[in-house]
Formats: sequence, structure tokens, C-alpha cells
Amino acid sequence: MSTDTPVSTHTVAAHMIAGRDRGSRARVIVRAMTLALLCVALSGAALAFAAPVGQVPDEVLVRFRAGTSIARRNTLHAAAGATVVRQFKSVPDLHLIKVPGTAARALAHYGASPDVLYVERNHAITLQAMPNDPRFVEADPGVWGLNMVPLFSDADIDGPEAWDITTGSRNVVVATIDSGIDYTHEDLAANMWRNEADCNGNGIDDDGNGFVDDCYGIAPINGNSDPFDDHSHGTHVAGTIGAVGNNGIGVVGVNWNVRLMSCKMFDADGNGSLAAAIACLDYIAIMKDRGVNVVATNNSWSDNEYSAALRDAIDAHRQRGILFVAAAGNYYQCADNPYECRTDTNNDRKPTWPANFQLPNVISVANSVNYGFLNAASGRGRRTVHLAAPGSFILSTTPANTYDYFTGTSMATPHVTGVASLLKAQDPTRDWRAIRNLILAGTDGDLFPDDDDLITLKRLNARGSLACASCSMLTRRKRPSAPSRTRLSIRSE
Ligand SMILES: [Ca+2]
Ligand SMILES: [Ca+2]
Ligand SMILES: [Ca+2]
Ligand SMILES: [Ca+2]
Repeated sequence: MSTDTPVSTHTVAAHMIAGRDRGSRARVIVRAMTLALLCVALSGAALAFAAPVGQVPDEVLVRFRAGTSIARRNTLHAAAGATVVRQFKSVPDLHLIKVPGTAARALAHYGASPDVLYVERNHAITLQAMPNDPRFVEADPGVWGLNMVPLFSDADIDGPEAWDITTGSRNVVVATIDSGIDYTHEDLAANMWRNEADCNGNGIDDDGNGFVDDCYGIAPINGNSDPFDDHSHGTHVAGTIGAVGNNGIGVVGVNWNVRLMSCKMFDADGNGSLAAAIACLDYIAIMKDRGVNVVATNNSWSDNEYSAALRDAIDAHRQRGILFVAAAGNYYQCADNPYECRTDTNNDRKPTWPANFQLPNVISVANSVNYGFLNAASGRGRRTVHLAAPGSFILSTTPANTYDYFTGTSMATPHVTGVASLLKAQDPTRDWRAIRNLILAGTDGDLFPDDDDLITLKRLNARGSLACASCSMLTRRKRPSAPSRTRLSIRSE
């Protein structure tokens, strides 16, 4: 019996920076037919499917105090007229529930109970990057983030120098929490993680992990187990982490060899939800518990609302030794989307989530340009953002065997995730703390004029981290920042 259920979303326009996304919308490859066929194939398998995007479900996340009896939970649910949509394994006592009427009433109802640790509304989350203006792209030499011909700076991560040490390992698994991955892409397919025990499309949960036919991961935003990318963002992120190296095709990832797990929390239009993100984290934790060597998750997305449930789900990854690499956010988006307007790029002053969570397994990543300083739209913070990585005009894989240039902290983040997996490949005995320390201690470079905007003050350097046998570890601590006060003021269209 599958426990997978759809996790719904509100409709909110995706974040965009520096140029509209006309190109991306044109490039989106909608696999509606494929999905429809899959839905038919799975329809007898106790799998429910998502409501169409745009419908606004009234859902809340409730975490009960440990020890609250099932009877007391059921009494509360019944009084609210609520139905339980999903329970999470990695965060005990957390329920996603659907309520009649407004979520506000449910928040008050559950919030008043002494049995409830917290209650939050499920809400929309948007993507963090879009392709840039092709006119700029034509002037760019290509995969500068990995290796550039120095003109004014050497702002790449020293890929070739790192690849003299290691090019990665197929024993290392990285999970992307994004719009999915085109797992058939010519330059990604060989590096996809596969759950071989359930890679058969037979409508049966063969490995008993609670998910039917989860071959490459799952897609909670669609309520099924097919994380195929019908957007493009997630495929681009995946290529930066691990497009196949030295195969004479396309591009090359930070890792030439790695295994990429995919969890789809954003739909074809870039709309995601808090509950889908938590469902992805829960799935990855379940697979880690079942022995899959997940080293890190890549999280190229952000949310302006604090969530205790999301924090708990990331903390469950810390307990399992999984790093959480997060985008620091892209701002200055007022012209494109006034409803999302934020001009303050400083995450110390104005927090963004999940990058600002004060958890030791979180690494927050800013976006640097090929001159070495930060992209003007990039999130930053002396106390909250750890390091910068190349994130501007980054060439990587996009669906249907295509390649494209995207910009954003979304593109910087997978460079860091890629180096995390290189470090694990170099020495499989390293735990998440050692990998994190080597990433931060191996940084280098001059960010002028953004010298004082990051915890490390520096940029990712793969060679620096891999060759960092005895360099000093980072000891500076992040200062806790207060949870957002706007957690209940939800946007919707
Ligand atoms: Ca270099
Ligand atoms: Ca399964
Ligand atoms: Ca199966
Ligand atoms: Ca390649």
C-alpha cells in the first residue's frame, strides 16, 4: 500500500532575475502525455494524484507533541473536519492535513491545543533562477565556472586542477530537490541514481519503501514517482553537479562520475510548495536509512517564510549525516514581479529560508560572476551566507538533449554540492562535518568590492578543498536570526 500522496501548490509566478524568461517558457518541454500514460499505469496502485495547479487547497502542517495519543489527534482532526493527507517518517508526529474552509481557522484550532507543538500553513515556494538574456550569453566563453581563461581574475573553481585529484565516484549519491531531472538526457543518463529494486513500472511498490515504482526518485508535487523534469531548472542544476565527463558529449559537471537522485517539488510552471519540499526531504531520509549513500541535497530554491516543519526535516538530515546546500536567493526582482519585490540582498537583515536556518548541515551559497565579485542580485550576509560560487551565465544541461545558460544562486549552489560529492569520492570515510569544513576552508579569491559580505569572505575552490589536507577549519559561527514575523501572511493569486 503506497503512502505517497499528492502535495498541492498555490499558483505564484516564479522568481526571475535580469531578463525575462521568455526563452525558458518556450523551451519548456511538457511531458503531459508521458505523465498521463504513467497515471493510467499506476491508477490501480493506491496512488492518488495532485489537484491541478492553481487550485488552492487549504492545507496545514501540524506537529503534535511526542506522546500525544492517536485518539487525541483524531479528536482534534475530527473537530476541524480535517483529513490527513500525509504523515512524515523522518519528522515524527508531523501531519499534512486538508481542512474545509479557511486555513486560518485551522491554524487557530490546532494552535490552541496543548497537544500541538506547532501548526503552519502549507504555502507556495518559487524557483530561484531563470535563463538570462542570450545577448549576454553570446559574449561569454562557456563553462567559465569550472575553468576560465584568466582575463581580469581567476574566478573559476579550478576544475581541471581538481580533476587531477579525483573526478568523482559512482558510489556517491547526491539528491536534487527541484523541478526534476530529464533522466534520459544524453549527458546525464549514465550518472542517474536508480532504485533498481523498483525500476520496473509494474504498479507495485516492490521494495516496500512506501512509493510505487520510484526508479529515479519521486515527484510529490504531482503525487507520483516520476521526477521527470518538465520545467528545465532541475536538469540544469543536475548538469552542474554531474553531467557526464569525458564522454565527448555536451558539457561536464563538477563530478564526471556521481549518481543523481531526483525529487520533484516544482511543477512545469515552477510552482512548488512547502509540503512538497518536506516530502522530498522525507523520501531522501527514508532512502538514506535504507542504505543509499546520500551525501548532500541541492536546494536551489527559497522561501520568505520561516517554517518549523522544514527546519525539523532538515535537522532530520543532519541526524543522518546529509549536507543541505541552499541558495542564498536572488533579489532586485521588482520590475518583473512586483508581488515578489525584494531589493534588500542582505540575508543578515532580511532572512530567507531555508538558507538562513541555523543548522550545522546547512551551507548557504551566493552567486559570483566571472570577474570574481558577487552578482548584484545575489543574496549575501556576513553572518548568514557562507561562500560564493559561479552562478552567472552558467552553461549546463536542459531537457531533450539541449544545453543553455542560466543565472542565479540556483546555479551557484550545485557547484558547491558538486564539490561536496567530489570530497566524498576522494575519501569515503569523511562525514558531513569534514566535508563541510573542507568546502569552507578550501575557499579562496578576492570578492572586491563585496569583500565583507560572506562568512568565509571567499569563493568555492574545488582544488583548494581537495588539496586541503591540513588547512585551518572554519570556526566562525553564524549568529541566529529571528524567525520571520510574516509567517502567516501568505501570498496567493
Ligand atoms: Ca582556474
Ligand atoms: Ca518503491
Ligand atoms: Ca514496481
Ligand atoms: Ca559530457
